[in-house]
Amino acid sequence: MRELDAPARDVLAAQAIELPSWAFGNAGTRFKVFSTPGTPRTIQEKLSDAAQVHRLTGLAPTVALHIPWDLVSDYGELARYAQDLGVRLGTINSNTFQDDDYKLGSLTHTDERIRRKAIDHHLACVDVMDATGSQDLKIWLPDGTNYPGQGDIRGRQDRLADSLAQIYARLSDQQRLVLEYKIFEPYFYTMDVPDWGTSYAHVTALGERAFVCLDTGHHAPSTNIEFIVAQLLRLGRLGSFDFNSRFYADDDLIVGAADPFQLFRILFEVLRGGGFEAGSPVRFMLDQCHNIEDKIPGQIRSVLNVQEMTARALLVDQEALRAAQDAGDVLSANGLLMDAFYTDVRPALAGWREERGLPADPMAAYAASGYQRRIADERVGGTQSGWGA
Ligand code: PSV
Ligand code: MN
Ligand code: MN
Repeated sequence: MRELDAPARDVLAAQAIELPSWAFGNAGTRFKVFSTPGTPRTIQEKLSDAAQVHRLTGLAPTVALHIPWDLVSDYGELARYAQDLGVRLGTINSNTFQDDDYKLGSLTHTDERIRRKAIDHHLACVDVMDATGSQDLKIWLPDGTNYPGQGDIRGRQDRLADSLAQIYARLSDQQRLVLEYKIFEPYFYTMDVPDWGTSYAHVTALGERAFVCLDTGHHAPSTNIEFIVAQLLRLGRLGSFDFNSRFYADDDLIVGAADPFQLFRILFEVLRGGGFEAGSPVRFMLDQCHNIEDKIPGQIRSVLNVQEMTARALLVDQEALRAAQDAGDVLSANGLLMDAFYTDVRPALAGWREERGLPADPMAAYAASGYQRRIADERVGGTQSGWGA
């Protein structure tokens, strides 16, 4: 097995994991949304919380916005506000899942007025990107049907392709479109972008600046996600990750909590496929909710989990692995991967952090910082933001 040598340290030094603004608001299940003292009331307060995660870990320099949840009148000003806090605004996420008009579809709707409205919403999102300097427009399309015969599967694909083409045409040369897929939910018979193949078909039709977004919670149980990662990297179309953990469906729990070994396997394929190299199109983001745990430490734990599994993936001796694979030495090849996975990299990463002027233990540093108490005292009055605002 390798050490965390200079090339591995370069990967760790460049690692950046985007935080979702919505992770800092109250979230819940359909049973109960628990509120937490200190929960942000505004996007500015969400940015301030996100900045704590970056300050203590050095891993989260950007924050994704969701439109219209994070509505402000001046996005240039918001970008400057973020910069003063030491972070930048990142991916802009569109939203066509909370408007009555979209009950039967948005970018796929048969009613041209409604489809136009959905396209225009995305064009407005690109206006926001122009003002914030964001590179990525992320589209998670909630469209789908519940009953066989309800919609024309093929016609919906055709309208989707046309809608996406209109949105893509509005992007500048520096901007990208990433199309996320999800197997089911909110609809249960068909989703219009249910899998990586459908997303891939659409993004390749659009052009070079369109990519697939892989949300780790959006697959059927037992799907081999690292295989999809390898394939999309091979095809040059893996644009971004939405990281989270799932036990059952789209649980949006802390990444690496349910299955650290799967996260390791995914990150090993990212490494193998050049996804950590300079110039790679792959971006990393969290897409999580913190229903019962404190949100800021929840996000700190999440980025640390990604960092730890990245470090373990970097320990795999790829040369020896290739040799074992080529020699047909099944058990040695498997053993090389497992040796790296079972290595506790936490002491090495603590030292690595200290060398960079970061706290050895960011979780403990956050607990000791008094920030949680301060926001609980200061943020009184107003409406706490929740999933959706
Ligand atoms: C809904 O499934 C979802 O969790 C998607 O993963 C999006 O990325 C996210 O909401 C924000 O729109
Ligand atoms: Mn997602
Ligand atoms: Mn999701």
